[in-house]
Amino acid sequence: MKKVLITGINGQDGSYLAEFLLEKDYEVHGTLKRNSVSENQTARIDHLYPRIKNNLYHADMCDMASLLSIIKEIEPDEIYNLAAQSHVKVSFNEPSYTLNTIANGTLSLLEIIRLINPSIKLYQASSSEMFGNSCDEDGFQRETTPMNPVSPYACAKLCAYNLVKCYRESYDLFASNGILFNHESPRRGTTFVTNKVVREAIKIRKGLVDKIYLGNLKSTRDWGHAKDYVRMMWSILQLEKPDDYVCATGSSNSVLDLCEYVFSTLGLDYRDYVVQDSRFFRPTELRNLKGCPDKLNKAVPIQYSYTFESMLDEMIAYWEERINA
Ligand code: G4F
Repeated sequence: MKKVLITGINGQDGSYLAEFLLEKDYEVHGTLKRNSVSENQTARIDHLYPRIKNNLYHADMCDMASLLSIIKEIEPDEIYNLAAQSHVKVSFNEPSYTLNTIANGTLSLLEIIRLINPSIKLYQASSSEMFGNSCDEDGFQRETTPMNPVSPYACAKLCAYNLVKCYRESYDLFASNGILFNHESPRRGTTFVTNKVVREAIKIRKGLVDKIYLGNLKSTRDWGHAKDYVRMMWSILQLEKPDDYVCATGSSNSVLDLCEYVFSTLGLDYRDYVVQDSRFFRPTELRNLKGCPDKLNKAVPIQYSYTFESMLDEMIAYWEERINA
């Protein structure tokens, strides 16, 4: 039985990855960061509790000792580094913390692997944010597109990405970057735009609120489903050689498209409810993201089980049920 450690197991991606790896008969271990408000901390993994209850650890990516003692105890075959301060706008308010968790945290994992067991495979959750506003002539971002980050979050992710490449080349580690474009689900945090729009639109239809306040409506994103992306993460670590891969759908939609679809599915016209609010703009906006997944698709054919629309339908059904309850 293979053993795996997932940092940030209680996040959207951590919870789907844990489910996926349990189905594959892995022994799944995971780290959580302690929070003084403990309620709902494990909501995304509570259904897995009987199978992982002895394998959950408090750790902080800023605390190398916490990671070291867990990795020494578990002796994992694979580590998926998903823990992060993952909100782009928040990274402008908490830049040092963002840099520490993402860049220093990844460096800690690489050093621990190098020093105690270089055969441990590492998957690093890299981000399409690293591209910033650069893209190829055809409008796509791919592994070879120059990276020009425009937020502290993206700078931190780019640093971690380069550390992974550096340790792979310098110490022959099996360390790979998945460059993930936006991926959503009902488990997405509600401060990210997809789940925010879905939840607020349902509240509007029920008469619980009047308006939804949003930032940049013109930006476009390549939105996929998190369940499809955790399969890609695992596939990347099963390849013969470590490398870096874009994980994307290859098509993009604007925030306006998102609003239009969600509101019209609920029988509403978004123009009656959406208000632009400067609080939700970022100091620098990343305008357009559209990933080219050809490299990964060639290495291991990608299976998508959701479209943009069916993903949003699932999120709408989830929030309708929750808000009704
Ligand atoms: O949902 P978002 O906050 O996601 P963002 O900034 O693209 O970052 C997400 O995807 C990255 C991968 O590309 C990850 F690395 C990162 O960790 C995170 O998961 O915003 C999407 C777009 C942005 O252009 C934002 O400006 O929606 C725009 N937006 C407009 N109004 C808003 C809002 N975003 C948020 N969160 N809230 C708004 O009210």
